[in-house]
Amino acid sequence: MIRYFGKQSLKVPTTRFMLNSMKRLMSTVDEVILQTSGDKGVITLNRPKALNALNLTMIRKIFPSLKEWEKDKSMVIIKGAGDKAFCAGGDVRAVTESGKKGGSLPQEFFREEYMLNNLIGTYQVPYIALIHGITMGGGVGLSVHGQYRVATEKTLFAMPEMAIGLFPDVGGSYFLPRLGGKLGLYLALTGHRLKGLDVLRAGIATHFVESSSLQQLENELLDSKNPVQEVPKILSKYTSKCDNGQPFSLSQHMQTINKCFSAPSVEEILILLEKEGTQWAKEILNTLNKMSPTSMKVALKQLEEGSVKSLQECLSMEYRLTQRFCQDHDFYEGVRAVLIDRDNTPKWKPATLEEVTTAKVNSYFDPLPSNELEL
Ligand code: QUE
Repeated sequence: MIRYFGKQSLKVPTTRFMLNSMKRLMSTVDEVILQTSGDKGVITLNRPKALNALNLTMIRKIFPSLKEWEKDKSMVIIKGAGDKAFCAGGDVRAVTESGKKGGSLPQEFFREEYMLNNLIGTYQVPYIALIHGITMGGGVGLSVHGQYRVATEKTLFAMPEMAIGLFPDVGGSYFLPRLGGKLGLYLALTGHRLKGLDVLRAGIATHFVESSSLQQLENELLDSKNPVQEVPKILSKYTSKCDNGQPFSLSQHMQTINKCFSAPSVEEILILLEKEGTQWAKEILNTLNKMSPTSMKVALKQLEEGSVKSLQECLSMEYRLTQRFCQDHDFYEGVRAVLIDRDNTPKWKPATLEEVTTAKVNSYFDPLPSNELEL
């Protein structure tokens, strides 16, 4: 065939056509881009239209590459494609769709996501997450356990799971109780969003850079000869250039947060907030009153337990919780209300805190009959 049409007339256009088709195909298939630059690896989460939300396909590309790179690379950078998001969360819509039909995604997705979170938390070469833009839920799990997290003025951090009837997972039991005072529990229960420098002030980011300097920073990191020595120096240099000294926006509320969120039950937290009587406290109460009562009670116990556990123990505990949430009501209802129908009016069951018994909360933490997550 090729000979019949002649080499020049057909082969060249055919090749171009095929290359363009392949590129089009790749752009729909390559949800994660893996690149190497000398002895360094770069991971780009590449679902910009879905705010780079993490699905099982992506996890199954990232995990084995990170394992390989841990042996033969000197540094790994992870970032998000586009300007909007690092990663907006896990693909919980797919998880609930599978769970409703009795599919295996609830088991597989969370197991493999937490194994990836653990790999990042124990990574043996410098791991740098450029958390530019929306960084929530699953995106937090890809960054916060790593050695370096670089925020920009556009970073928007949150653990928003109370709103979808889930719990602050991806190692939330580990990192949230280790933030200052009761900040972690406050962020978990309210889903409060932190922006820009606040993400650094809270201790979620380790460094900060203006987004106009991100590419220059990345180039400098990729040019470093000895990342273990040079990466912290490079990151500190950019941070001191960009940090304008602006104080933490929650600092004026931290005393109240620490007082109210130290109460031993969710009900008592609400009573203390009511006693405050301020506009600020009223807004917090209004937010908390919309959240899943089951999610809030589980989160309180989860962070308490997590405060004295290792990251591995936390992720194993959280895996038990995922399986209980996937066997119950609120997670499906929350995803329906927020991500599918978008009416933002979930009908929680039980609907009140009083109806969520201690026995029920405790049962979520019970060992699984089989297939525990062992790390
Ligand atoms: C609470 C959440 C999530 C959320 C919104 C909430 C969450 C999550 C997503 C999300 C965002 C964009 C996507 C996507 C999922 O939104 O966990 O697939 O494209 O993953 O209010 O917990």
